[in-house]
Amino acid sequence: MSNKTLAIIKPDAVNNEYAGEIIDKIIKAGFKIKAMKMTRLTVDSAEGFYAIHKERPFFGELVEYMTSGPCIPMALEKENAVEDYRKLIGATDPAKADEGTIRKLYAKNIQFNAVHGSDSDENAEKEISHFFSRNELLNNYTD
Ligand code: IDP
Ligand code: MG
Repeated sequence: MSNKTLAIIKPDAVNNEYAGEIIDKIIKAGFKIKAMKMTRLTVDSAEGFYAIHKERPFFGELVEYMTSGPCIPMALEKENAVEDYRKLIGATDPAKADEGTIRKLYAKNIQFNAVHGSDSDENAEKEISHFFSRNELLNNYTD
């Protein structure tokens, strides 16, 4: 089992000034932030990141949404990271998300849902390398 996942605070949450509260929840849930940046995705980058959803009817809207403003990708580390982070954010549709989850608190609807989380260890690795170079991930505190 891998211990890494890729989280993104999506443009709606950044624009609504929720980034600080979301990062606080992630840290308090026991995740270590191994890398983080604020960046605005290009159309090419967003299409590549979500290539798995290329055939879905919402693909165009998804790319438009994800390129609409800056987002904050983070490489997170914790035991059982993929599953635990998906639990912390809740269901894709905030109407179906458990109380207290990040999406329940900060998402507007199934599309504008505040955050991303990898769905498998294999995708976590691919998604982390979509945003971060090896060097950017070498930020361990060593004292
Ligand atoms: P996930 O983010 O919970 O893994 P996915 O099914 O992988 O959900 O979908 C990726 C993203 O696409 C969602 O987070 C959401 O922003 C958007 N999305 C998912 N389903 C719909 C939909 O039915 N309409 C519009 N956007 C959607
Ligand atoms: Mg997904």
